[in-house]
Amino acid sequence: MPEKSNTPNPHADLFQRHPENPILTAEDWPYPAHTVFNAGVCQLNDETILLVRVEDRRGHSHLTVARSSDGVSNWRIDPKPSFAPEPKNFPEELWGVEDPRLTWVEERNEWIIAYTSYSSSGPLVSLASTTDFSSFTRLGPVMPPDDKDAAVFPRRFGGRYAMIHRPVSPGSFGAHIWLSFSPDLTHWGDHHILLRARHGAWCDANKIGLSPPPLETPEGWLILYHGVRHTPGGCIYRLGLALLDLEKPWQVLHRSDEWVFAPEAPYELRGDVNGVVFPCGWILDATSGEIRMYYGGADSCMALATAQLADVLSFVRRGPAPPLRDRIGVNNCD
Ligand code: BMA
Repeated sequence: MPEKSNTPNPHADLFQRHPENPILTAEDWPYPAHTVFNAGVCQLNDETILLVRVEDRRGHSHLTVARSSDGVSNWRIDPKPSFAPEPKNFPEELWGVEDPRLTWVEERNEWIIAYTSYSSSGPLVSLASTTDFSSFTRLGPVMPPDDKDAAVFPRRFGGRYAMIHRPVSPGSFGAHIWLSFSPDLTHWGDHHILLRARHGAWCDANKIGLSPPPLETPEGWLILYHGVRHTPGGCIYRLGLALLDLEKPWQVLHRSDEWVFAPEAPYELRGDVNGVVFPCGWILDATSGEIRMYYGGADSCMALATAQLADVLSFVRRGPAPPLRDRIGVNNCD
């Protein structure tokens, strides 16, 4: 008989759910809303800002700002949509705007928002900017459909901006995480695969996507990504970790083999889409080393989980370094 190990499961308590979860639901909204979820997040002065995806009763989404001084309670929510689709001027937003990821770009002195525009040809990546979350400037669509799960890095590499995103190719080639570069945030190229979806039984087989924007740490860019497991009972969204080289973010230093967070609480297991945890933002408190991860639960509510950066780094460090790949990764399979 194999002996039972007394070693605690190292990822079981990496992220702790907040006892007040869910922290925001449609019932908190100042105007009629069907669901609120998948918010982009940032810390602005003394406030936590959530740019929340709000789905209306047509099934179309817009974004609304919620502010709180403790990041947990007493949210002050804009009385009307803060960033509503504008299909007249931006036809790619015909069926709504979804899943924003926020990046403070110091050299531009503004936040860059990468979001999904739901066009009549499918979802695609659009960018916008803001300094105050009251007014927004659109940079327009930057990737053709189908593409989503995008975030811009906060600084340039070799003079170029970098963006992570997830195009989907037709056929059965899998949906992988890609990295692209731009001189001006508008024109993007030098596309290549950063992280591949695995195959077969893996929890991150076939379809993966970036969750929050990359987080700069002394050891590298911390990546939290979702793996979509297709089962006869529906999809399960679980989260895995990777670490990228600080100066060469196209080099993956480590990737966890096991998920670190998965739907378990009732508000993650039951909702519009059962079995989904979907973070679009996290905040690192540089003093305490605490990460606050904000995530959508079951496409229906907003929830919060926290972790210590040191523990997360020590976990991802245990993951193997993926083999070096050719640029497009066409010949490599896990
Ligand atoms: C993904 C995105 C998310 C959503 C998730 C689960 O494709 O569209 O907005 O939370 O599916 O439904």
